[in-house]
Amino acid sequence: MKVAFPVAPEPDAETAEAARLLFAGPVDFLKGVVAMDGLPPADRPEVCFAGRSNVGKSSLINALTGRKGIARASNTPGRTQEINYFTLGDHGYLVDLPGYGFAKAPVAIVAKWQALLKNYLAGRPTLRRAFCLIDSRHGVKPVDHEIMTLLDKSAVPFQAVLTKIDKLGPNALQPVIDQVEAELQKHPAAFPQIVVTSSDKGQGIATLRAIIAGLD
Ligand SMILES: Nc1nc2c(ncn2[C@@H]2O[C@H](COP(=O)(O)OP(=O)(O)OP(=O)(O)O)[C@@H](O)[C@H]2O)c(=O)[nH]1
Ligand SMILES: [Mg+2]
Repeated sequence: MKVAFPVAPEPDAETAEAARLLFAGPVDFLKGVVAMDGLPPADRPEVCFAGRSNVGKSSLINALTGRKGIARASNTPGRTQEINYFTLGDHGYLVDLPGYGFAKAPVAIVAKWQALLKNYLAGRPTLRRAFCLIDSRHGVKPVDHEIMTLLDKSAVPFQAVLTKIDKLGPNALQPVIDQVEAELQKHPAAFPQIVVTSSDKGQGIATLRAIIAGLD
């Protein structure tokens, strides 16, 4: 049976406002984690942002929270080098992950981050949903497939988020949605909606806030 992956609809006004208030409230950097034993106690729900280096993970956290510099964003791929924890009021944690694929660092250090990332994704009991970010100009790459397969095996529900759609021409979005949908059909852990976003222009941000606010 084929599962459909429609674009996530915009929330109704009341849901959007509740989510806006949640993200406008206190959001604080808690800590940067470099090893599994540095993770904070698994005492509340969390969501994480995973994806290739430079896909826009940190920018998305900045856009969601309306705080430009809370998660560092840069032009240099491999900038986020730790698992960064942010508290979202009393709701739970937002987790910014190091990118996979490329990093401007010595091979041994990159291997260490990648191992940490995989251990985290496979072994965090309070991880409610992993958002798998995909650059809308590039579509799903083999390394995305690998991470999604790991999430399937670990039974971690994940949701695909297309990023940087402001960089696409008007006819370029549907083909990438089709490509992502074909990939998601291979993954039992994929949540059956795709979120389409631009951190620069704000598309999809209210939708993603409402999705996160609705998780408990
Ligand atoms: N036009 C446009 N640029 C974006 C958007 N989101 C991110 N960028 C740019 O993409 C680059 C990378 O963004 P980051 O948020 O640092 O990406 P990241 O996934 O956190 O990268 P790593 O930490 O290296 O894994 C930066 O130059 C951002 O300004 C977007 O929605 N639109
Ligand atoms: Mg980053």
